Amino acid sequence: MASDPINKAPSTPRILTRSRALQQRAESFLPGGVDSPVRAFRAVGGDPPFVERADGAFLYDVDGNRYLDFFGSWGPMILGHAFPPVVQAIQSAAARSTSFGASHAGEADLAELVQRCFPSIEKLRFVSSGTEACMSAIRLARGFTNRPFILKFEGCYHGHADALLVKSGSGVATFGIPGSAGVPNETAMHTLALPYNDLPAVELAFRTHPGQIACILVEPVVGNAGTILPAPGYLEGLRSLATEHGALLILDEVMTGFRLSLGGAQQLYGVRPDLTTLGKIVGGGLPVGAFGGRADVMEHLAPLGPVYQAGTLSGNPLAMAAGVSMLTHLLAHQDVIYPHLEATTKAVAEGVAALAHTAGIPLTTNRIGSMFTWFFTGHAVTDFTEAATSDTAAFARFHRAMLDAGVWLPPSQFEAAFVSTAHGPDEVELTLAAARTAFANW
Ligand code: KE4
Repeated sequence: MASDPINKAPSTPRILTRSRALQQRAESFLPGGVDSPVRAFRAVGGDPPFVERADGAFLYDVDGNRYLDFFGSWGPMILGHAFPPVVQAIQSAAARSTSFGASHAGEADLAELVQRCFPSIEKLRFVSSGTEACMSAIRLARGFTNRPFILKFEGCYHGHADALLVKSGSGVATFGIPGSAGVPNETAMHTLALPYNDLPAVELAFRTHPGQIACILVEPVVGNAGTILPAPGYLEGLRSLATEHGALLILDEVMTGFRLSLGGAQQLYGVRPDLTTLGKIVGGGLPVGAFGGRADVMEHLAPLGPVYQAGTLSGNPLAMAAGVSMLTHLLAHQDVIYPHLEATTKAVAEGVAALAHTAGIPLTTNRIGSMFTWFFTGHAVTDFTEAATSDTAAFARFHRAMLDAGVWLPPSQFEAAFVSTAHGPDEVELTLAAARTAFANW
């Protein structure tokens, strides 16, 4: 791998002729040429390569360029791309039809595996995205508690449901204000967006809205502001405040689930939520989300209870088969997988940080397990305000230099990078070589 000329060459702009043509074609059909905004590279500039295929730790674009993948489809590809057992599971499921719209054994097969990983999930329901999981979980929390307000945190992202596209109002514990066009004030006002890692702000919110807050929804480890870790005692504090005030604690483990450990952040930090949302890895790369937790809460869902929730492709047989294959492998090989992810990610994250330090470039590295972020700032990053001190132009320059050297980082300073089991010593060396060149030309 290291002898591969493509990786020896100094960082020079890659040929993106076909990608550029495909981008123009895509823009004639899709706003920005994309089906999800971050893929348009607006935060880092330049043309996004169009991927033709991916295998293991690498992406291959339509112009024949190869890239070491550090976003892994935004999390699902923890076993690397085109992992054979997952591919075979999907292929054999597809031969039995791609969708039934009726119950099949695969749903309980995957549910059973999820429950083995997440003991707090006594009952769950599958949906088709993390957005659907979080949207459904907050509706359930409001229906179960009969309370209107929800608490979320700045820098945390829980998908694009209206009530969750909210930014903090003027005062910390006042009403939320829309974080996107198209979200009415009436929808946003019952969502309070508070600073992350700030327990007094949560206490104030409960004092300001006594008996009115249905749930606390939080990324237990933030990935959507870049990677930000909970301060010691923070998650435990949220747990006790939720219990004290009769609100539900919902851990959004769409990103951290099966990533940080088989049981996600709640296993690592020993905090038991009332509900958990899942996505990404649980579907092995196919569209799956899930929400689940306390049986007494989940049984408020239709058809048993008054909270409505539904989905044409929920529990899709191909997606269930992919998830079963993914989780079966993770469970069987967890003793090797998670130490490998830890060691490889540590080598990459700390290796590049050391090179930046030698080059005199301010860089703060936040990492836990196989998710990490290099923030181009000299500050510690413990909340979104501090993350926002990052030099996003410097990040964009680094992103472009690494892409030209065949290393594809997530195209935003405010995203987490991911490592897969397909990343090993050669991939670490490739990354360090690319960073060495990037910083030499800084
Ligand atoms: P989806 O609807 O995109 O499947 O999941 C929404 C979601 C919910 N909760 C967390 C913690 C998440 O990270 C996400 C989605 N993550 C982003 C990446 N930061 C998806 C990438 C994109 O929007 O294209």
